[in-house]
Amino acid sequence: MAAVDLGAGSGRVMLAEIAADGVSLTEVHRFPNDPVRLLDTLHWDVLRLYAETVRGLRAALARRPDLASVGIDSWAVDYGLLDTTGALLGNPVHYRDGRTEGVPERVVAALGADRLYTTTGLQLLPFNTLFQLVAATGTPILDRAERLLLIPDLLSYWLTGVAGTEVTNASTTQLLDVRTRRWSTELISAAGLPERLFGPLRQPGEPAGDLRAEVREAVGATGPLPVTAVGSHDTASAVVAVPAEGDRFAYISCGTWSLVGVELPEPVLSAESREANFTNEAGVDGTVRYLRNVMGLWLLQESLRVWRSRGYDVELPALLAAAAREPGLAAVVDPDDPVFLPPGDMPARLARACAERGEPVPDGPAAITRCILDSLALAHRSAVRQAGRLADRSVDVVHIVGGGARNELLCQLTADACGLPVVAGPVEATALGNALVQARALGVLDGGLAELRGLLRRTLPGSGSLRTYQPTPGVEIAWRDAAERAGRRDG
Ligand code: LFR
Repeated sequence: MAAVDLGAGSGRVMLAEIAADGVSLTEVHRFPNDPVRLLDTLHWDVLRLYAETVRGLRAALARRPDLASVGIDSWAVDYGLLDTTGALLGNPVHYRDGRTEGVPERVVAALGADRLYTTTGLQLLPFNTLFQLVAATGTPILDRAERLLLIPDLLSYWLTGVAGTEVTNASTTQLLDVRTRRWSTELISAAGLPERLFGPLRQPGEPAGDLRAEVREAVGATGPLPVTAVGSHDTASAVVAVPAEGDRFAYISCGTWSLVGVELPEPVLSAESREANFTNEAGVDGTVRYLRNVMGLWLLQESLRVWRSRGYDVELPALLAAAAREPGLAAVVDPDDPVFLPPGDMPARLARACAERGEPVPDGPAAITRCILDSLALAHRSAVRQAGRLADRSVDVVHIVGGGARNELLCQLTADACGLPVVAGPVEATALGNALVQARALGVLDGGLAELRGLLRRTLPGSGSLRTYQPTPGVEIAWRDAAERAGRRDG
């Protein structure tokens, strides 16, 4: 299987070799995903993403000419619009673009926060597709658009010529009915959006078409090669590959964002859940990803970008080692403050946020990095506790998957903050979850998520990709005090 996994910072194509007794994953192509600001708008470079996907598939086929299937996942909410001939209209806009400013407030005022939540189950994030589309209302592009395709579906369309909409990612649009998992035509028309944009849905594991003849030639495939729908929302695929046993676990899919929550059979749609801004996103196999978006390592990635642009010589391993030597919990901020969402001068924003809260202002990259990681660990604690409480679910262990599982300091701080063991890994959970769903669709594996996770638990420890962090004894009070200082009511 080839797993194409597009993240907000980089994309990769992984070759996964899966059998009933083992899984192996090889990176065959990795490439930067650099957004482009054109005039006043921040865009994704989507043609480049397509070209790099083709290049990656070529590398995968060079190694395994018998490649059986391709699956694609990416970040959520963003989309391309097609006209009646299937041509792309305009260039997809980045979710960190400022065009939705003020829109959520208007939509909530018109439709009601409660109605939006009980219909879609989604947390209010300014970039939800609903708000992006409302912001685009009246533009020539939207007027001419026949079909909306989310990013992985758009790439899949270009590879196969077949347009479809995969349901886990569709659930992040805030236009899907959380109970029926179908488009909410009522909400679509109440928001003044054209119903024609929203096509038939497909489930993870369903076929998504075969590569077009010229694509087959470009990637060097000698025979038919199918694309299989996977959990095309990257977080849905990552949660598949959380190597947990039973259901008393929380997960943190930790990369640009920290997606913190639990897996449930049914959505939680209470007013308390809405006020806590918890989301009920569609997971693989009909599960609910009950979670909250925590701003994540974006704070550090963006700080690094700014420091480097100023000529500071900052390397991540040395910076994290220096941050580990800084005094803990000296200064904490709320990482979810919307001021941190857009690209820009993150160190300056963090300094301002500390000053405004009466916290000491961290000085220099090491202290700022420590402030970021302490603040993220506190936000992880709060989200894990709230998820457990709001969903009435006991949590014994926290799994950190994704790139953040490599960050030893963050994993240890999260264990300390939560007062729970943290199992870190796998780093490439998203690609693994993507590939596992393909393998099951091909009949190589069977069973539900428990069986897929069981396979990972048997395979991963030997590969050294899981590590457990125990909470440091005696630090509970310091974290409780910090949580109070940060204004978190979860104790
Ligand atoms: C993570 C992620 C989150 C989503 C954010 C924006 O990569 O997919 O789940 O909220 O990106 O799309």
